[in-house]
Amino acid sequence: MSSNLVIVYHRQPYEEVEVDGKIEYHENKSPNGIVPTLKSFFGRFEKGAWVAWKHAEDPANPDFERVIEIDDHYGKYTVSRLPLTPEQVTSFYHVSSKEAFWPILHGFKERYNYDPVDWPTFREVNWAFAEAAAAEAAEGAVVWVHDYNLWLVPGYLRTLRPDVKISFFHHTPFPNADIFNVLPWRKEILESLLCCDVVGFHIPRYVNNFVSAARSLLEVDTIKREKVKPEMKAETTALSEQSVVTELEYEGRRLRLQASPVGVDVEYIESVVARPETALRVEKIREELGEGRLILSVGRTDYTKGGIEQLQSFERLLESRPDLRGKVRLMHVSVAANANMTAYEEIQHDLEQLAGQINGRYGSFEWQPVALISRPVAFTDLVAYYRAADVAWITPLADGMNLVCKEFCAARTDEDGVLVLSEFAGAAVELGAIVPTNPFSHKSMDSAIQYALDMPADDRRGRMRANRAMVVKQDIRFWAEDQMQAFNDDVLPDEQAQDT
Ligand code: GDG
Repeated sequence: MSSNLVIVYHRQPYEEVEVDGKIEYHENKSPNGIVPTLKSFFGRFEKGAWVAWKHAEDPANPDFERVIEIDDHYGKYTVSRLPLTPEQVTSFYHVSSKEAFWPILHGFKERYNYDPVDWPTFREVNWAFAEAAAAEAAEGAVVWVHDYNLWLVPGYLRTLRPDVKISFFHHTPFPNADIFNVLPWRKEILESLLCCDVVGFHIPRYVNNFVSAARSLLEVDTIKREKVKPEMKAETTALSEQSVVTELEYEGRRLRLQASPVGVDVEYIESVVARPETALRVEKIREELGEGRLILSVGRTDYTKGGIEQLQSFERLLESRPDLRGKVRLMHVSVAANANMTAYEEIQHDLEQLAGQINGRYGSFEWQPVALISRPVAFTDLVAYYRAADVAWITPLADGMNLVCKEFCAARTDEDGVLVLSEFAGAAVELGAIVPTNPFSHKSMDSAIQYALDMPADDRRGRMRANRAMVVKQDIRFWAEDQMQAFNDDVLPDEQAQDT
């Protein structure tokens, strides 16, 4: 009970590597993504702890210690590892989180699979996370819980430790009541979230959706509503809101709601761009392309990312614009994060089938229109592709934020390159100079990519300058400051502060 900041996140904050028969804890290979960002918060608190899960039956490390001390360049912190059995992992992670919650959060009611969910196991695993966090937290500590697979942790933790400040951040979208209420456990989930001091989302739309779901089932009062900041109000996009609820009251407790878009590490990305080896790599990519142009698409293999719809649009482009045949390539990086899950295997299969069909129909010995990359690419290479691309084509059907589009803008210190972005990515409310597209419409998808490819240089540069300015301003440090402010702001009314 001695940590001032406890981060509760399902993944461990390092990679376990076996060296001479012993397990070592190495920095994550990829410097991007959310884990390094979260670890950087440890430097802002006296003592930090992390709670994650680990396979109980780990052949490489059968007698692992539950709580270990890590000392890396983020400082010293404790990691509590909760041993989950294979049955618990399948039930908690693959079934409840990925087959039931994930489709609902992204608005895919038809993909929702309710029957196999084992709710007692979900509760049991969330309880274990809450207990481990309670054991680590010092008096009055901040406990920062991440994402929907830990939805019940705040409620349990409030019972175990009424003194701590609980903040919860959602990395996904949050749907409105019509969709959220498909979940039979809706009331229990909302009651748990309402035990927080702060609930954070990327954008105002998700905050307001959360409020609509809470108000549909519980007697929740809106205490404060504010106008949306201009930085989060790109004109006429599908996810825009004019005002946002910032404070709620439920059963005598107040909680703050926060719309705080996660940014990217612009400084790091720019440093990769500035390396001579990156410049060489970019030159080589451009050389291989010759006069041709490169469209880049990057995302996990997931139905929410809209990969199939994008390849179909690319096929229609080659069909309708014979002038582009032999002159444009689509590099589609789609890496599976969740192996062995039927829904993802199907997408992978469909992507391969479609890419093969396009290459077969339009390709030649010299020119292959689609390069489908299913293996992870090193981040430094990804930055080189961001830099070499003419167009980044990012078209998720639903996406909490989407960091790829921000990484692309961060890499374009040359102020060139066009960003075609789905209106259904959270980032679209921040980036006002994108070429917006609606991935549910063939017409919109097809015209946006053509518009991007045909865009004159002046327009390209003007748009990139504007998008980059926003990405640079609202970078990862900006998000960190926003989070810190939310941890520090005292939103509790006097009586509540005295009760706790
Ligand atoms: C969730 C929400 C929200 C991708 N391929 C490779 C690779 N990546 C990296 C990208 C980027 C990250 O993965 C993907 O970030 P996204 O934001 O696009 O998507 P999710 O993984 O779905 O993340 C999302 C995010 O949480 C943060 O809150 O934005 O909406 O769904 O950083 O660069 N990295 C490397 N090789 C690859 O092949 N090294």
